[in-house]
Amino acid sequence: MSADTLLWTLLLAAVVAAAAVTVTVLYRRGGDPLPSPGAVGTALGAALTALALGAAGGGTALDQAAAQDTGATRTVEVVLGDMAISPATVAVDAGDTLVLQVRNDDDQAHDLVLDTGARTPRLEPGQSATLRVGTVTAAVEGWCTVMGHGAAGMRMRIDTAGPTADAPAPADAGGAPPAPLNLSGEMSGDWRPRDAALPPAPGGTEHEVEIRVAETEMEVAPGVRQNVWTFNGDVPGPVLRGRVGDVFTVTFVNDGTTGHGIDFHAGSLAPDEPMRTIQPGERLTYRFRAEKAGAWLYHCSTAPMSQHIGNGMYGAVVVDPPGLEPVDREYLLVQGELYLGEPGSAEQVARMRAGEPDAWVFNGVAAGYDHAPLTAKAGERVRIWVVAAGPTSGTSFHVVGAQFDAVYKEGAHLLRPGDDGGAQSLDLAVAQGGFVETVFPEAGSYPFVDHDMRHAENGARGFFEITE
Ligand SMILES: [Cu+2]
Repeated sequence: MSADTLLWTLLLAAVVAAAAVTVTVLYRRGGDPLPSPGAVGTALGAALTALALGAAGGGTALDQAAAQDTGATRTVEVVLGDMAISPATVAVDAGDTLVLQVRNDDDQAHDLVLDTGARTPRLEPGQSATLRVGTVTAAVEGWCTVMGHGAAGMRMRIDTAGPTADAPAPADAGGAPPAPLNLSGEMSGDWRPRDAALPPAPGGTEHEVEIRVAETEMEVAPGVRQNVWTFNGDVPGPVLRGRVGDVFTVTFVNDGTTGHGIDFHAGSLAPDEPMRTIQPGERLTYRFRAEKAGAWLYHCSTAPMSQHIGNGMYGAVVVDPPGLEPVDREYLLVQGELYLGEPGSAEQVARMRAGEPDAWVFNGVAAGYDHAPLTAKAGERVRIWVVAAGPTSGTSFHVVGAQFDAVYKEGAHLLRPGDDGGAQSLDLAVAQGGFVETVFPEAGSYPFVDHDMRHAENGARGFFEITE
């Protein structure tokens, strides 16, 4: 081989390498499964090896590759379920060939993707797949790519240096935490407050409702828009109201992009079928009789529920206690939490697990009723229903300047008008509900808050504007 030929061969190799790198970069920009850097490297290596062989007639690179392969093949069973991948660490000797037998033991779909680019298809409950990892020469990370599952703990590691305690963070991290919210700012011009007025129960004893999952965007704090997961496009979802003995027939449709379910605390039934997770495009019918009065929570039933509730999938069912007296005005406030960032991202999920919301909200918006106060007239009796949706925090609902003369909590009248005592706060743990009543004594602006001041100062607040 002449010096000229060798030069052209090396030049050609450089062009091939540049093309491969370009393809890799474009592929990564697409945002989808990364091709394996190892695979690209191997292909490149093979090309260069072939060129080198052609050029020099030697076998050094091939000999080296052969030396790395121990010739041993290991097969390991891997189970997906309960928001975990078991085992979380698979240890092999460097150079071993690894095959994973992956089985989904859960009641919802999962997959397993490795940072080498190897992946299983999406596995429905009970399905299995064989994942050929190939020859392992360095640590490999794996995770489930279903929305939020990697962040919730579905990750694993293939190690060549023995088992390790901690699997690495998955590759779907959502970046740096967002800046703190400015709650004293203005809501944008096209913002419309959620009407907190609670209409009376409709007539009849049978109620038919359609609830569709909608993944959408809404203004969740002054000037702050956030992707949310909703029932019927709003946070909280639609309010259902009826009387003891009424039957609710809910058609639940998943128009989202990941699995969702629904769980009505207002009904008592075996959860197996009606509360099951359904996939995008599927629907189910959920029928329950409201046997007990109360202010009930409903929420998405799909794991991890912290993510589904924390991203907006909750609402209230009001079942009137028998003999409930009419009042001048009724309002419903569902308290929840706001976690900014991309739903299901590692960064968002980390704050959910730590119980550190960016804000607390009434009816989906932090400090929303600062900008659209609830109204009443002095001397009117006002009933305020409250449900604590969490997923982490309860509430201590208080109206500054007002005293409650009626308190109804978790199905029990704790205080009725005419009793000697009064109440200052309605305390609700996560997933509890009730109502309070007050008569505002005179015109003025009465703030309402969750009296846990961390919550009030970070959004769980609003105003009653009382006129003569
Ligand atoms: Cu959900």
